[in-house]
Amino acid sequence: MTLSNQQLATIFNDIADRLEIQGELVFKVRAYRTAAENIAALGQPIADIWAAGQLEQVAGIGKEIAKKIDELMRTGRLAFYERLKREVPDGVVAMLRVPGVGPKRAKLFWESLGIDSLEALEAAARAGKLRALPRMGEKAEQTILAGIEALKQRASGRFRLGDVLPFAEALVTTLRAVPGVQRAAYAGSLRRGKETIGDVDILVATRDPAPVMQAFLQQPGIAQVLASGETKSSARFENGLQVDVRAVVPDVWGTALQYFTGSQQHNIRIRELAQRAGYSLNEYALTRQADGKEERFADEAALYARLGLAYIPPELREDRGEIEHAQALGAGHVLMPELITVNDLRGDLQMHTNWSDGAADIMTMARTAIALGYEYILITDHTVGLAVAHGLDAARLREQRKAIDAVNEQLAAEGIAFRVLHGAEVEVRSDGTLDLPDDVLATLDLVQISVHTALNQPREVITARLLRAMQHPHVHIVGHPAGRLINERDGADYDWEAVFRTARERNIALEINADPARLDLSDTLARRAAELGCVFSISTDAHTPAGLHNRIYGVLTARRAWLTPARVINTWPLERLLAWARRG
Ligand code: DGT
Ligand code: CA
Ligand code: CA
Ligand code: ZN
Repeated sequence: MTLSNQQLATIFNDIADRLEIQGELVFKVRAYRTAAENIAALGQPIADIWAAGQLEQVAGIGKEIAKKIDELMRTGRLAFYERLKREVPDGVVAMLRVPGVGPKRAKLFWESLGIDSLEALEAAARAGKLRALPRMGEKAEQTILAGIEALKQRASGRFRLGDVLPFAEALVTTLRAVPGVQRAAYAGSLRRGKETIGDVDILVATRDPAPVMQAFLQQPGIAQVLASGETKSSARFENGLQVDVRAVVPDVWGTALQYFTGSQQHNIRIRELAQRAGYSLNEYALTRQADGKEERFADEAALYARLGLAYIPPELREDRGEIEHAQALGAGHVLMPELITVNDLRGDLQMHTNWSDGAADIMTMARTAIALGYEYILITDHTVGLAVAHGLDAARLREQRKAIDAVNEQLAAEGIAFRVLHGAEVEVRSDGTLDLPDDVLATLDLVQISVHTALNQPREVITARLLRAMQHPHVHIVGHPAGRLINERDGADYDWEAVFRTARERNIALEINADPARLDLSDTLARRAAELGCVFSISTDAHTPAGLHNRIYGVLTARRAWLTPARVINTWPLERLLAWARRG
């Protein structure tokens, strides 16, 4: 059995972790870590050294460890290690990767609450069970939850849009207030509204970059400064997110913002256009190749116009046909000026209340929606099939209708023009039937169906299941169609073309779920559905009043799908929406 240096180092580090959780003496634990470090750094294979009988001449390897390496090399096993693995479960060791969890806490959680996996740790933290333990508390519990979230993101290397946007906005606001700063904005994938973000790119226009760099590097929560130059700094925050800040002089703002917004594919095409016209383009200027004459652009639109293109909104800059369209339109125009915006939304068509698994009552959701400027909302509590969410049966739906009527009467009495609509998020059973009969669904204003279970059915099975569900006469919307959770699980393997064609034929709207963990349909699927003539809803799936604010993520996804308000049913006036719903 030949073990590589890296494999051996991994085993010794794992032994050290497990011994530490058991509360073994510090020097013993350290011996394994030192051995692991030295073996990993060796310039030659440890197997050769073992074969030559010279293990103990390696720094950090004493008699005890040499014996263990010998056993591993000879037999491929290590009895001591196997016993340790039985004594300390893998899931307990995995907890050590969570920032805020060391060996002592892992041991404590395991012994006092039986927690032996990351999932169990997350559930216990969410349920508030950790705070009561010795030397814990509510803050430590929150730190652990944040640590688990950071860990999930690190595993994918990318952060969810919703975890990054508010943070970046706050940072931009801070930098904009620094004396001398004329403009500040986030660029990169964040400005393009991508569903996940690799790192944050912030651009600042100023003639005096020093105070900007200083202000940035003094931000709370910086774990590590990666670079600190005169006009560029870079830091990693405690949640693992990397932020790059660049300062440019105000008269190159346009070229710089265009360059750092990307996407890289889009920029390659833009540079080619410039080159074909005899220019070179970088983040500072457009330069005529013949004589080196430079042109600077204080705003992006002027740069696009100079290249003979219509202005291209950032969400479209993915080299997915936008450049051809912008060329055809020509300078001075805007590509898709009618692209949907947050202000186009008149209501939200998916939310949960305390009738099922939501936190707030109907009136609280309604008043929050009114404050957002909405004209209507659709209450879509879960139905009876989803027992974990206290789904509603026919009798409770009837009761809920009365409660909604009462809320509408109250609002009318206050002179507020607003309508709470009654819907449901109806379970699609594994055979494609719905968990409430058609005559009950007929009493609802709008019906949304969702697949929550058996998402891993084979393509033909799950496609047939959804298509069957879409044949029910009272279905209006398919909620979070793919069922994916970003950074956690892929969605179901549908034959999307078939789903979209059926949606078109049955005039069923497809949801773009704005929950930043979902963003489902995705930008590319929604764009394809739009090409096939489908309509959409953009809804938050809020389980709390604050959840209604997530609409921005749904709108950004819709913009990346090239959607206009005409295609989005919750931009329509209430009367038009209801007429569409009654089509039978
Ligand atoms: P991310 O961070 O992975 O979510 O994606 P981006 O698009 O934010 O990429 P990032 O942070 O590497 O760079 C930001 C922008 O800067 C990128 O969208 C385009 C521009 N950029 C960076 N490196 C290059 C490059 O080598 N060539 C070109 N043309 N553009 C670049
Ligand atoms: Ca980036
Ligand atoms: Ca970057
Ligand atoms: Zn759902």
